[in-house]
Amino acid sequence: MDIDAFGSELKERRIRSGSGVPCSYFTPVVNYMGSDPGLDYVPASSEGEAVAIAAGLVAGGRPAFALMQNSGLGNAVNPITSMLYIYQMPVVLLVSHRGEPGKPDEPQHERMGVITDELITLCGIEGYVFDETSFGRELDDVLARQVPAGWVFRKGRLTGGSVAAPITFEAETSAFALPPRRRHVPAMDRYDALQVIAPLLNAEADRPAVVATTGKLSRELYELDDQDHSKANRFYMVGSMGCAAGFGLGVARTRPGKVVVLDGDGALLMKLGTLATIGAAKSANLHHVVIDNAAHDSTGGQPTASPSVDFAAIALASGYRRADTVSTADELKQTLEAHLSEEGPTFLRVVVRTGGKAELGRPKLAPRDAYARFRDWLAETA
Ligand SMILES: Cc1ncc(C[n+]2csc(CCOP(=O)(O)OP(=O)(O)O)c2C)c(N)n1
Repeated sequence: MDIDAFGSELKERRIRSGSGVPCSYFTPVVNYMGSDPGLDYVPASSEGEAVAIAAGLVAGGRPAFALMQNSGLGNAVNPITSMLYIYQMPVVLLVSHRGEPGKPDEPQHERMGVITDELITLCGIEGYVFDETSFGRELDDVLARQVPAGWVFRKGRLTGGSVAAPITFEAETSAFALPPRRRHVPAMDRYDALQVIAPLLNAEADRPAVVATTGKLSRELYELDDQDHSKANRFYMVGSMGCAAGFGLGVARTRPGKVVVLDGDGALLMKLGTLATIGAAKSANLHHVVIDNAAHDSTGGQPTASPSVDFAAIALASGYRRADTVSTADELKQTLEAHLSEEGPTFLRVVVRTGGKAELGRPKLAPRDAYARFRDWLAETA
């Protein structure tokens, strides 16, 4: 299918946004997305991140695709099963089929080539083999039902389009000033920190969209002040560890209003590439806060690499406009207030000790209701 005809099929259904990690089969799609300023394509660091970004775009009211090679479908299985499936987010997955059985290809594609079609449906996602005569009809059908679905593209199905200009660039090193070296001794635990942060998320004027990472952080934030289900600006991620920032980036592209991502150090380390994606995207309305307890606290307090990592330095080196590290309640309040009043992307590392609220329950909002609440709030405040 010629790429312009394919692009028209997408445009007719308001799909003008997407994210992905390329496969040579999708070169026409990536070039096409770059050929028109009315189209929005976010190059992702990993396929799971691409799924999260597309899901954030969709939540914010922009139909979107995530494209990937089938080798990267393996990288995306958790976000597909824990996020797209659980919340029924209608992201359009475009998956290339390397290693198609019976066709010569490189050895690394052999096994994934055999399981690709089945893997999509095993993830609980409707799967189709791309056929240009039925694609439009299938898209209409899944979008009408608002369910996630994936199309597998055999070799050579998309053709034509302009050739992208070769990339010319200069690499700028040390383009940022590091804050002075200092030690940060934890003075709070995660729940203490959330008690300082939550009131800033509830501001009447300019209330931010909030995306909270999986695990006890989300559960504590819910128990803190959302048990009456009054905080429709919040989205608590279950599973999809590491995807809160990518999802927040997707949401941030759909609206002028602020988006606050509340992350964990384990989750951030799992998808550290997202810092580079956000830095490159220069999202002025994105504010990233990491509650860093140097542990996978939610699963029993097992250590992470955090103590030897200066996250704020990585954020600055990745293109964030501002990055700070704090450990006391006063510093946290003042610095977060400052970040929220400035252009992003900003990054705030909150150094805390392990532990948090005792006797923690689980949100009484079912995941699909939680997603609908957030999506509807984004639409009302767009
Ligand atoms: C892909 C994936 N791997 C592992 C888990 C299990 N898990 C849930 S929460 C969590 C720890 C998260 O650590 P961090 O982000 O630092 O937050 P904390 O629990 O310390 O607040 C882990 C490992 C998961 N949900 N998903």
